[in-house]
Amino acid sequence: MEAMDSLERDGFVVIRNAVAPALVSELNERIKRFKERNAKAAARNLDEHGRMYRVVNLHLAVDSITRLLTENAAIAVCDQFFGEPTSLYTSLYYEKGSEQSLHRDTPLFATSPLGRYMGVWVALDEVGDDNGPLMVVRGSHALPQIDVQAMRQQVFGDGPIDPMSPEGWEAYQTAVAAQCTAAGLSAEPVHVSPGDVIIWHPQLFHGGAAHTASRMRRSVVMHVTPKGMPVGHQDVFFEPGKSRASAPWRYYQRGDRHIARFKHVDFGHAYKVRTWFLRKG
Ligand SMILES: O=C(O)CCC(=O)C(=O)O
Repeated sequence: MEAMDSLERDGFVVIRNAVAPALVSELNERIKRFKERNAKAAARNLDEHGRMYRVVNLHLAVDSITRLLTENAAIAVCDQFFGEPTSLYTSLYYEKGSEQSLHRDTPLFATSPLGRYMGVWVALDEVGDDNGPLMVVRGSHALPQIDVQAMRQQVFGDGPIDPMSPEGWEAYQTAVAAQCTAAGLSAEPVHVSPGDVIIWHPQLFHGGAAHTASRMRRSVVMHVTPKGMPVGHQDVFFEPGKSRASAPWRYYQRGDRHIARFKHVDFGHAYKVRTWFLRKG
């Protein structure tokens, strides 16, 4: 399969038109309605152009977003990568570029065993250079392994590991950036059209470019794993023995796919609202 070859060679693959135009339009409409119906809850998350930023697990309130799992030609690539069916762990919804610095996701999505995670990025708008395209470092997934045990000692000593430690995150991403520079690898933007999907390997170094235009950049990133896969953060990344045997959350089903069940939608890591209190989109 050609897509699998690209993924293994480059660390990412773009599947054009993986999601039908009618579904893209429906999602944009339903999310717009969600914002209108939950104006108070969404207000603190909006920028001066009325755009939402980094909404975690919006699919728990706008159920049709889960159709990006059940009606998406790109998911077959994830199924093949995992060798078992793909499930949804969490999602991020953006209406403007994330502008995130280059990073690997693995300290945040530390599966056991490692590497049982993928990023699935779905474009809901045309994305070019001025509205925050995803940046990828081609080939960065295949760089030599970093000695995370030595890094654990340097950053945390023998003390406890904060799962979301800024120091641990920075130390690891700085080490990957240095490896990319030494190997002559650099970041490139990925231009996409509505319905295109970018899948990245768990070890791909990637981020978001600056968003200078006032138009939107609507996108959904799905963080996918096989069903039941435990996902830790830096506590597990730097100390794999700390992993749980299986995922503690439950799943619900859409079509033949499973979706992790959580109780909150998080707005930009600034505040959370229980799904119970949100009017569904
Ligand atoms: O959407 C983007 O601009 C970047 C997303 C990203 O880096 C991530 O979800 O890990």
